[in-house]
Amino acid sequence: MRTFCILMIAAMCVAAAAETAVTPRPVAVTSRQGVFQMDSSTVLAADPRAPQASRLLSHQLALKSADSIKACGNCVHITVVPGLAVPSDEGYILEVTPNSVEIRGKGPAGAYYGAQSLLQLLNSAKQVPCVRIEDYPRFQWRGMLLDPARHFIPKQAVLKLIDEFAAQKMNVLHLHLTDDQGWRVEIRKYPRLTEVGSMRKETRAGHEREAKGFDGKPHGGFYSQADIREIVAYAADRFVSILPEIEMPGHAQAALAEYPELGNTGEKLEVFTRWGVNKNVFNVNESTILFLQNVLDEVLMLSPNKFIHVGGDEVPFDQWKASPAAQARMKELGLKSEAELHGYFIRRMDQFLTKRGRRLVGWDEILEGGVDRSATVMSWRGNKGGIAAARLGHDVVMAPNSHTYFDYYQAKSPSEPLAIGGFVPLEKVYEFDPVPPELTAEEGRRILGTQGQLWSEYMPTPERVEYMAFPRSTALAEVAWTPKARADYADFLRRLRGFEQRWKSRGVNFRPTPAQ
Ligand code: TNX
Repeated sequence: MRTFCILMIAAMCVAAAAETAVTPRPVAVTSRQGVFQMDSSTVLAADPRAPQASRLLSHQLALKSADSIKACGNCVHITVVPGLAVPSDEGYILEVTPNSVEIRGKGPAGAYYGAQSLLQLLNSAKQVPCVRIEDYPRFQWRGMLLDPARHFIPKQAVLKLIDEFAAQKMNVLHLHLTDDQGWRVEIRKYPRLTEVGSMRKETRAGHEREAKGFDGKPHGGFYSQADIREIVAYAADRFVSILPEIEMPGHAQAALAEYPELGNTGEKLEVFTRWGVNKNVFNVNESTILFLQNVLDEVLMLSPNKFIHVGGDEVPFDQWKASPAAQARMKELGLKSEAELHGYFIRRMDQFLTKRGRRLVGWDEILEGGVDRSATVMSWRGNKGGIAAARLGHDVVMAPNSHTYFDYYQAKSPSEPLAIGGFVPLEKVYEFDPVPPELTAEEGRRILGTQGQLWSEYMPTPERVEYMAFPRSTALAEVAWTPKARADYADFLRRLRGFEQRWKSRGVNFRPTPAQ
């Protein structure tokens, strides 16, 4: 009787673990009695249409491949079932019985996410609790932004982050490849962009307002085209699309340092060593538009993503106001304000990308000069840009600094490492709803999803990037995946312990979440 009770309790514990183990929290979980015990004779029978799921499991679990792709005893079976009753290709059904594990994805991505969930269910004794999980994402855009422009992030560190974001079922990695402080992608037609533009002589120490001087250390680095292709392929194997961003017409100083003719003053500039909004912006001459389109052409060759980001944010108009060439251009085009000139510039890029079958993405400032509905808007200055854009019929990604800026402090403790400012603690991220209540149901459908930002002015190393990303990106991943009605912060915190184990074993520098 005693043994029976202990067994029952053990089985119940494993069953309870099933409900709590998977993050983001699945749409529906039915726990059952018993466990599947994985052992050295367990085989993997995988549909050739799901190579990514199969690779993930064979790497992580060192399973042997079955002779046949049919389900069998003591087997992990992966199939793609296009008619599966879930609403998206990213959806899956995972069924674990004492005899087998069955992963059915509606598409290859669904099979991959089913495999990720299975890895989370597996305990250290290689047991998986019996369970049926039906799961699919709330949003199609579940993104993170990395900023290798401010502090370069070596390729290996990017690949490690891709593994972590994919484990959270995130599917977009936005790479902010150019800014005032560095140009980080090789462009064959203009090699000086990286020869000169990828290196700054030193970096502002501390915050701008403290005027503490500079660190005196050169900082640089860039991705070759081969590096970008490798990152794109590595990410694609994990169902992560790389969203490349080439900033324009502002945040341009690293390019102006080699090509002053792209600017407004002819002044000889160096790669910027300070932070903040910079008045040195591209001009709107036809030759400059052409130059930047040539840059984009090379980026299109590197990235198959239909979305391409051109920035568009934080463009001070001082230089355009003072420039006879910019004023003449406005007159020639019949434009009444510099904001309209900004709109003209972005529309030219939008038309260029649209012609090539791609879609422009820009920060919410692009709405101010008028832009066609084909442009997708990333709302960063709170929700208002996103609300306006959705009402105008644009697709929208919600990335408000109030909830998704992971460069802001995550705790008020004086022992937190120096950050840019602000305060975005874990719970605030978790409470975020990407669909603002102001929108009608119809307008709300314009919200593609959400994205977390790791602006790296104050993240000098990949370890610091990890510290700022984890666990807040995990909370955002749940916001982006889990139905709103299934959100439960206390339960999320409990499940987070599983991710903390994962991060420990993989050497990820996360911020431990204190017991509540
Ligand atoms: C604003 S967000 C910026 C970035 C900075 C960030 C720092 C956006 C479109 N522009 O250039 O890195 O604030 O929080």
